[in-house]
Amino acid sequence: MGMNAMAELGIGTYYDAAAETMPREQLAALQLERLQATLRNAWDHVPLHRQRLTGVGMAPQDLRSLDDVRHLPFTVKTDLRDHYPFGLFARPLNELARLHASSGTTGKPTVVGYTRADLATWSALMARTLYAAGARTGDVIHNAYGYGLFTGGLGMHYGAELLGGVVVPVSGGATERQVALIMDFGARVLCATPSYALAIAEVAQAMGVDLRQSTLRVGLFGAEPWSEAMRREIETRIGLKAIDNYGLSELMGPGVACECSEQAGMHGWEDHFLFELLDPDTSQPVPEGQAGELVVTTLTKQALPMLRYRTRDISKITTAPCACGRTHLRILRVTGRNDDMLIIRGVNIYPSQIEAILIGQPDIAPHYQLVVERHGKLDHVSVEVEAQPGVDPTSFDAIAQRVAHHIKSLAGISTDVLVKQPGELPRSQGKAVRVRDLRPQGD
Ligand code: DLL
Repeated sequence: MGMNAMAELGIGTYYDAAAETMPREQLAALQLERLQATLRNAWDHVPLHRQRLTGVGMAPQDLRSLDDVRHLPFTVKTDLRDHYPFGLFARPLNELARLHASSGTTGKPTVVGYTRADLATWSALMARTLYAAGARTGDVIHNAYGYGLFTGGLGMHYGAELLGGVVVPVSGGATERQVALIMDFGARVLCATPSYALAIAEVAQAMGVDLRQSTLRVGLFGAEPWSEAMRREIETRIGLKAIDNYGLSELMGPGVACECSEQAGMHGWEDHFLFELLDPDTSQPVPEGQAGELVVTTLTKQALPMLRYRTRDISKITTAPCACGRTHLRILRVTGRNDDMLIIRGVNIYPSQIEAILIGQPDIAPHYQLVVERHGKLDHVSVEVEAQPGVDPTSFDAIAQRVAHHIKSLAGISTDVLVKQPGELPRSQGKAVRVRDLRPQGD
């Protein structure tokens, strides 16, 4: 197919130099224009937003600069639950083209909706994301993100098609078959959660397949926190470039932010989202380079405009220029959700920080789970790890002591480490469960 024919089909609209390398002042002007339109959309069509804006004395015409975003009220996850299912939608149901939902462990699911135009925007952003990661037209793209109500599968899918990729919509599970398909179809790009990518690597090894000899070159891994150590682990085991990408269903799904080949933080697509980084307790902006909560406003969503959505995700951002030439800010890895932070005798720690300490330790495999219990008034953490195949069980105690010592010296917390037999810990097919919280409910 010639370039013209592809363009007519909408294929090949993946690297948008004008948008992705736009000078930051121009980007800010575009953001302001789109923020005003978003505010108007929310005001006109979503009673909750109008009510809250009225409450703080803000009408759409009062927003004159980007800094004025700080006068807008926040939106939180429970707003979506409290107005289940469609209460925050700015379009009637018959104008929508798709719904997605996240199951949620308690209460009602969170439901999100898209107009046809929203889906087109999403696909374009996903094609941009895949391209930035290193995927190209003609690549076989093995998509192991879950299909269904989860946004990962279909989000990647339509972006990959728009990019002109050959999509293998395999979803999660049946891992041996996944390995066979990767080899037989010659996949160049693997899309999965990092924990599932690791599970695929492990199954391949057990099957006697060396994925490092496969055609895989690029991995788009996200949807859960992971560490630099895990990145290196996956890169060596599979032999590809592991790219971090971030998103959440409330804002769209995957395609909100993605690393370029520099692997130096995820470009947040600022022509479609306005990013703020706030102190989670005071809600005041934190200076660049310091950790804070990502708070995001959508700039182009029709069906579900989001004003200052509190993601509860903790990260750092930088607006420093990137070697790739893209001007959009970078999100320097999401350590974890505020809710997942453990406080062990006064020390704050995220599971991904413990992960970084565990990986690379001799004799143990990169699978782990943290068990949190209450001992009297204090929280207590057990770290369950797995021995590498072939390690003598009589040395498990010594390994446990060594790892516990390591965690203590690097993270400053005392833990009990339990070394389990290879294969004993659960393997994920999507988002890994890293913490088993056995503390009494309601604390
Ligand atoms: O996980 C969307 C997605 C799919 C992103 C595929 C990337 C790839 P949700 O199910 O709504 O949406 O979960 C969103 O997952 O608030 C973060 O806590 C976490 N998360 C997502 N990406 C990353 C990442 C999808 N790269 C929630 N690093 C977010 C760390 C991530 N955490």
